[in-house]
Amino acid sequence: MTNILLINPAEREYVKKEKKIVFPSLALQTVAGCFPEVEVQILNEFTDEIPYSEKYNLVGITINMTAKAPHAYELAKRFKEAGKKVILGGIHASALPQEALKYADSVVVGEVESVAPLIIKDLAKGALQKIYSGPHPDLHFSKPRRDIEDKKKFHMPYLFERSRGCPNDCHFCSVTRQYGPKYRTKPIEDITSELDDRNMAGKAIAFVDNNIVGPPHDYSKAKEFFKALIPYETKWFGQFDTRVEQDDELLDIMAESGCRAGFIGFETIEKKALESIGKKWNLIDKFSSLCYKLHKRGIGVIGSFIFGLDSDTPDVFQNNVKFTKKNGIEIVLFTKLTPFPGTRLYDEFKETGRMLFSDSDYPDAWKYHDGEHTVFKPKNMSIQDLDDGYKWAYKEFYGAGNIPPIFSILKRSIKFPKLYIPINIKFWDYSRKIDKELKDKRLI
Ligand code: B12
Ligand code: SF4
Repeated sequence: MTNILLINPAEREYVKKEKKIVFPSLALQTVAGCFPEVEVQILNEFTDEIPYSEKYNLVGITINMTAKAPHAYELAKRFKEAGKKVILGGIHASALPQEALKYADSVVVGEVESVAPLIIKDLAKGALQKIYSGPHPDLHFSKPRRDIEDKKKFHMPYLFERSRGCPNDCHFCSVTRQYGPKYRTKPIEDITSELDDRNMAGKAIAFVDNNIVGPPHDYSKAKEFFKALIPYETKWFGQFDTRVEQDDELLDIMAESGCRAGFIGFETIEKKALESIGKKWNLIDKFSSLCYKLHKRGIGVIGSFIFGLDSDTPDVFQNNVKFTKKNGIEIVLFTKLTPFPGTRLYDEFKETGRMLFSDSDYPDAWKYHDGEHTVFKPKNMSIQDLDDGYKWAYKEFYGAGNIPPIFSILKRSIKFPKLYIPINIKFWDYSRKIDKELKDKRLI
């Protein structure tokens, strides 16, 4: 029988294995679901030893983050040296298939559902093609296999996906090019029947969608979906955009359906900066009201902010941190602007000579494209300003002393302690070690 090994790589060699990590890889469970007749094993480098010498007909590695690419290529090389056929997929491999092909036999560009049957046929013939690329699939055909992995290895073993695709094409984001501009959804019954099968009543689940409610003209379908979730009494969190502020009924239904946290791309509280990344539709004037409305309904806010946008000056750090504190945001994610391949931002910065690394530094330098490192020349501040401001923001929000700021962590975690306490503690730990962390990983 055909035997496939799928690997979720870490960003670097992971010698000391974890007992438990937060999530499994829905990408790999989904890839496995496309090969229902085949024996598939999924390994996470964070928790599992990687067996290079076992017998596999094919080894698949996901490069779902650009920062993982150098290490993923290293793993691919080791498997090739051990005589295995290797296939790469995921958002980075899709953006730069010719680079990925230097380390593998095949690369899947985009979503695997529409090309999986061909891959299996070619594998049986012993004639894998170099590039596989198909149309954006109907999500009804995307059925992840969750039975393969041991649930005990994950704090939150259940990741779901309602949709793919986004019409907005923000300059820093890969999603529109990877999944197309059309918002595609799974039939509601595909999700509810899985919840039935797994007896999910009362359990915590995460939706990985970039926007679980979709564009505003689709809210009626989102409402229908959330209503269908109500009887399951799950507690869920997902990502959505700020325009939900304008529909109280939608917010009510979301809360009733078990939403306990929303991951929201505020990006910045500076209007000009939002315009510079093609996200001026983001409702800056409603940010505070949105936080208030979500909190009122028992929904916590996980806010994402980007520093180093073209109009940003050194006071941007203070202004944004002040906003997050004032509005009681439970968890913040500060990232430095990062030109990921496959985005408009990357094309623009490369063309205008604003990348800090030269072509010969890649692929190794991809490991710095992680949102923590500065990889481009900022416009209205120095690289030092960006580095210092980024570190300051984390320390200021999470506290950077030797003892966790227990009172503020508990205050921020009241709504969903199981989720918020570990994440808050993780970020507190990150902020107190931030100088060392960034120095250790630095290339130049
Ligand atoms: C969920 C998610 C997370 C979760 C990950 C949970 C998990 N275990 O998977 C969490 C919250 C941890 C996370 C964190 C981060 N994330 Co994230 N995340 C996502 C998100 C929203 C969905 C990913 C997903 O599961 N999609 C569903 C699966 C089914 O789709 P898929 O991965 O594309 O897989 C399909 C194909 O690519 C292909 N495929 C994929 N792998 C393989 C492998 C093989 C062998 C084959 C054949 C095919 C194949 O087939 C699949 C089915 O069609 C994406 C955006 C997006 N839509 O991709 C961002 C995204 C991947 N994240 C991103 C980033 C930047 C981050 C962070 C760095 C943010 C930060 N600054 O902290 C961190 C990094 C954490 C880390 N160190 O790993 C960026 C990556 C950009 C880039 N080029 O690197 C994305 C694209 C978001 C964006 N707007 O740009 N993230
Ligand atoms: S940042 Fe969000 S809204 Fe913008 S293109 Fe990406 S997924 Fe769409």
